Amino acid sequence: MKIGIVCYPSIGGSGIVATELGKGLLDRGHDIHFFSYDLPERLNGYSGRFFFHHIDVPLYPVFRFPPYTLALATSIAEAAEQHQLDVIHVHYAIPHSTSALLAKMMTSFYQGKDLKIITTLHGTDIDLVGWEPSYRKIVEYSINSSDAVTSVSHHLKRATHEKFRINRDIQVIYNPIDTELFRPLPDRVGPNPGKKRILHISNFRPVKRVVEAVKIIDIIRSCSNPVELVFLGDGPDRAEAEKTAQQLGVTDLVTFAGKAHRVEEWLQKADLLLSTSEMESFGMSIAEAMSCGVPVVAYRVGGVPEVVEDGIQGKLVGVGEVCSAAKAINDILASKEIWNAYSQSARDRIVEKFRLELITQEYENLYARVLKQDPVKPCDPDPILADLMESAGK
Ligand code: GMT
Repeated sequence: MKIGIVCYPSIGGSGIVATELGKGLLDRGHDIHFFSYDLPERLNGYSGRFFFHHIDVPLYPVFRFPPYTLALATSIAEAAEQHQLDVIHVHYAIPHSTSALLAKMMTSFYQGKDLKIITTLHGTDIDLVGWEPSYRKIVEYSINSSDAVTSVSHHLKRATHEKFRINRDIQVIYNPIDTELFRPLPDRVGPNPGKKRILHISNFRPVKRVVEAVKIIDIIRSCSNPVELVFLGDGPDRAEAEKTAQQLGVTDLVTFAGKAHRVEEWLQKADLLLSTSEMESFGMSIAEAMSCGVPVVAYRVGGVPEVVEDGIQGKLVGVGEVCSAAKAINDILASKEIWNAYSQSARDRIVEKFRLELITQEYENLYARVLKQDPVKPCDPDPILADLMESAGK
């Protein structure tokens, strides 16, 4: 198949999912065209044979806000015509899904061809940005008008149905993990001797509650296990986390290592992955850590319990329960038996349920099914109109 993949390029879950999936599809012999405003992070140094379409958004003095959505739509439509693409798979609804719909209309108009659109919902495109009144209606319309829609967890599927008026099925397909790249070190037999390393990976946005990770380390230092906390990533709340570390007197235990390019190497050497996010529809860094055999302590939110099972691959605690999180970390790091059991189970779970080959096959099946589907009119209005008329008493 000839497949277009649209994503954000920056270090972040949805871009990672899109590129990992693209690589999986390349391995299976498909032609893959990536569309983004920069080369996605995980394609850097990748030598597979893919096409990259750079979205160029010309600046013009009249534009206060350059119309990226239109430039993307144009690029997709032109590539679809030039390369005869079969399917466009967009990651993150805003604005990718809308751009793809415009491209679909253009392809129909100019070529009389039905370009199939698949939208994968990732999280904040539904429950944060997508829920802004300025975008709500167009997000709803774009979801309803796609040829197929997937979400990365059951939690996100439920949230989408709760928030929006969706007149179609949403298929849950979990995120893919490259279990060959994210694998335990071969000679690893337990937690590191001596100081234990806790990793926290994020873009330091408020939803990640990074300051609480520092507070957790402050609590653990009074326990018997010597620990250190390494933050990977960067973003708006980093300064506050640094300030908190100073105020609590734990600067010698906390490292801010910035954006890491070979995350797998950090994970392989870590003893535990800590997630303090107040929302994760899936939690890519949690799954990648588990794939490396690293136990997890996380807040019990969103789709996280679909990835890590409480008491089997790690521990889940309530949002903001820093004392419980500290105790859970200490319990895991203090016992070689518990650590080994969690570590093995974490690796097994990812290989069994989330490995790249398996998830790639699920998407491949979806593409094949959609290609056989009859063309849908953009947003079949019937159920929504009927509903509207009923509520208007007509
Ligand atoms: O919302 C974000 O944090 C960004 C977004 C992304 O584009 O990176 O992350 C979301 O998608 C990831 C990939 O599916 C999930 O692993 C994250 O849990 C999800 N983030 C949230 O739900 C907050």
